[in-house]
Amino acid sequence: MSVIEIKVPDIGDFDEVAVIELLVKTGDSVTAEQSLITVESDKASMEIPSSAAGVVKELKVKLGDKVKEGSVVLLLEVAGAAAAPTAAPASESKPAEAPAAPAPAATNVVAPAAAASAGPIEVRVPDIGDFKDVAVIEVMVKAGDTVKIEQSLITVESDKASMEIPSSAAGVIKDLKVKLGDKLNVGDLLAILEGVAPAAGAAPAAPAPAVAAAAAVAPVVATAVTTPSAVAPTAAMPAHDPTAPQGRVPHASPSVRKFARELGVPLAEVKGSGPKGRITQDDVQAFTRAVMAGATQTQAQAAKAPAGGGDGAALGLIPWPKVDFTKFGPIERRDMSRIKKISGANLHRNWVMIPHVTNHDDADITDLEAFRVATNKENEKSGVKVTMLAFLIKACVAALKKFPDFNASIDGDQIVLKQYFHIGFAADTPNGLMVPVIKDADKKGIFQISQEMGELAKKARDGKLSPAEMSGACFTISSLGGIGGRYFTPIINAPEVSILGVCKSTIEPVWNGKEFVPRLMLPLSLSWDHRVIDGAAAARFNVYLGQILGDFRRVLL
Ligand code: CAO
Repeated sequence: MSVIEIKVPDIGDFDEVAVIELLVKTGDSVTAEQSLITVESDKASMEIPSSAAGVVKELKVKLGDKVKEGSVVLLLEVAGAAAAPTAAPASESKPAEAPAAPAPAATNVVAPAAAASAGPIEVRVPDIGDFKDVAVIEVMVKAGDTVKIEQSLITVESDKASMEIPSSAAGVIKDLKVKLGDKLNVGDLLAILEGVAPAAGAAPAAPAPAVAAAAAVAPVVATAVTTPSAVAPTAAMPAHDPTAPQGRVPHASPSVRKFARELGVPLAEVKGSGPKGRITQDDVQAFTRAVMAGATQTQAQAAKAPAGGGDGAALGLIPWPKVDFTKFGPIERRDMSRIKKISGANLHRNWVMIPHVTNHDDADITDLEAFRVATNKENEKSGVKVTMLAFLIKACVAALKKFPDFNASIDGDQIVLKQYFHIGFAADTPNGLMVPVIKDADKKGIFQISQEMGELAKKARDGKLSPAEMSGACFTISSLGGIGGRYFTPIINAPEVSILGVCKSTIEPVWNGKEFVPRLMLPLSLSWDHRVIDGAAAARFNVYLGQILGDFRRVLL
């Protein structure tokens, strides 16, 4: 065993770059080429890989440190002779896929940069290392814009990196030669500028922009890019992904990362609305606005918010009882799962902030259940089992259409009425309660809803639901029908304003005017937000729902 120093390799002309992510910790085993830290300048970010395999003995950098070529990142314990040759030239290793050296200035710009007076200047893609056919994912300027030297014009992205391409000259954009989705290579023409005469006394600009621009992009950015299947934020669900898996590398350009860092925004929790879930500056701003308005909270805030009740001081309540349970018998302590902590804090807020009322009712599903059973028999071979919950989703869509106040959210002094019908359903999982969402349930048939529900419920149980699959719900159904019970009081899933709980259906004697007849009755529990809905509307909603479940043909009326 020997211990070697892993150093920052040649990162081009960057003098000092900030450490923005530590990807390993003491004791971790790393493989050669595994990324250790992420560093970032204002124009590029890159991961610094390990030049050898081994075990991290000591990290020599921390978040926020400034590093440059040769700075020691960590001490690595490597296995005997085998690792030594790889480890030795640590300081010479390059970031993954990095170019061998800073790009020569000459490769950046063909025409002389902003010189004395107007005249067309061609701005081309500088040397971007070994990357070929990188896609344009953001265009930050348009024809007619005045740009400064080094101002970012576009962002390009490969599967491993994203980088901004700056202008090599100051001027007015006469002709923009690229658009979103274009694939670029070194030397490709980006824009034609009309040069702006430099202010009197300014240094001659000719070679300078080329150098500056080349320096800005020379080290190939090697930030891992994930493509989370995020959805565009909606009014009801601000640009926030509170359940974002920790450690997820957010998909954003260096300038957006910097912007987020300045505001203290946890980028991993921001939902990207750009292509492939890319986080834009607008997303970061929307996130900040939502947090400031109290419409959402970060994971750190949620973690601080007591899932188990807190001390109640904020509500002016007496403190939560502190009991030494061991005085009364043996106990075991278990940490709350992350999902439980987050959902607990959300449920607590919803329970405290929303004036809940719950209306109970029963629906006669005798004929519907018979139809469901017969349908499943007929379609035994299809592999899709039609569930009662699928019919409930469809029936609720009909009721939401008839009573739009139930498909609403509160936003300040306004009520947002949604014209789409995304229905969440509570799924019981080993890690806690999850609410996957059936999108556009109004446009889907019972078979498709049943199939999607089965897939989403399985993903929920396996802990594989993506944030997108849990966002955007208008209304939620919580079914305990497969388990038992009669009625309960479900807690509204903010920012929704109502939720339907259903329990186990049972055969009951129902008076038909002449006699008692055995009917299969489904207990319904509808909780609603009294700020938006009143009791009469809730009673009508339940009655209508009962009528549809009693005779599904009514959906067509
Ligand atoms: N009445 C009587 N039986 C019912 C029923 C009802 N309302 N709803 C379902 N069933 C039956 C089903 O027909 C099925 O029977 P068979 O196996 O004989 O066909 C059985 O119960 C099991 O159903 P299921 O629960 O697996 O399926 P589902 O489609 O009803 O529900 C899901 C799927 C994901 C919602 C459910 O598995 C689940 O997780 N429920 C718990 C939700 C929950 O925790 N809510 C509380 C939230 S507040 O903490």
